[in-house]
Amino acid sequence: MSDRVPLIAISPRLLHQVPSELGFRGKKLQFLEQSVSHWLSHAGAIVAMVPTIERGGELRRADLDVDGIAERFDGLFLQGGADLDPRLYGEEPRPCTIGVDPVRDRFELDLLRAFDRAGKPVLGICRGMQLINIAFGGSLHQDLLIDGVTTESHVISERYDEHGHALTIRDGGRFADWYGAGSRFRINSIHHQAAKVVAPGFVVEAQADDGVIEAISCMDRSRFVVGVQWHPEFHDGRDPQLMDRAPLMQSFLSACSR
Ligand SMILES: [Mn+2]
Repeated sequence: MSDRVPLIAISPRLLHQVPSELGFRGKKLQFLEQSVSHWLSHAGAIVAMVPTIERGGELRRADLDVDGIAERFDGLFLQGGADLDPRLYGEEPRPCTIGVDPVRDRFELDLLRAFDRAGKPVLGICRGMQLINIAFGGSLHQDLLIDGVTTESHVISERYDEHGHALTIRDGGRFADWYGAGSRFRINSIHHQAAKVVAPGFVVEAQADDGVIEAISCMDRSRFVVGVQWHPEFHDGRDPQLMDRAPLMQSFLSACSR
């Protein structure tokens, strides 16, 4: 059983309005960024993207059996992307919240809950971590700078994944087992929102020096629900200063193989 190659579902990013130079006139794209699938594949998983269903297509959302999907896969990987709708955590959207995509929000929340119901592991990256936090009752800062949480921006668009900062691994969580409690690493940083109230039943695994929460996991060790605010898929070894992503992925995949 432990030799089983895990089959991992990735939820897509959605492009509702495709730039005309790409063709696809009037069509919609569902896609994944290839570093994500390469990271999973290189670590030994088989990867498949699970498309969503939108109003106006041939299928209705009710036709999508998320529990059936969760049954067939061994784990769920949640990609990064647009801000989550603040109404999901009881706030009105402010102008600093950008690119909200209710179709993707609903689909990923359904998937996340189905995988968790089925006892299947979930790993969320960036927006994926934020989704996990609000799905289980937490909330987000709509903008770290505007909300005065920090004076150091956690995103510099021109530098994209070359922008980063240090973090510290907190005691008592899973990351302390994987990386060592109190250890410090450099990670990339491509986010302007972050967890505000951490979901009940979840623990802070890592924090930046300004206090921004950079990783969470559920306290119940019989479930694997873990989110990181950075993008380990871009820690591909080209910059040896960056945190080793392997222990995180190996822990996810071994939970998926059980
Ligand atoms: Mn950050």
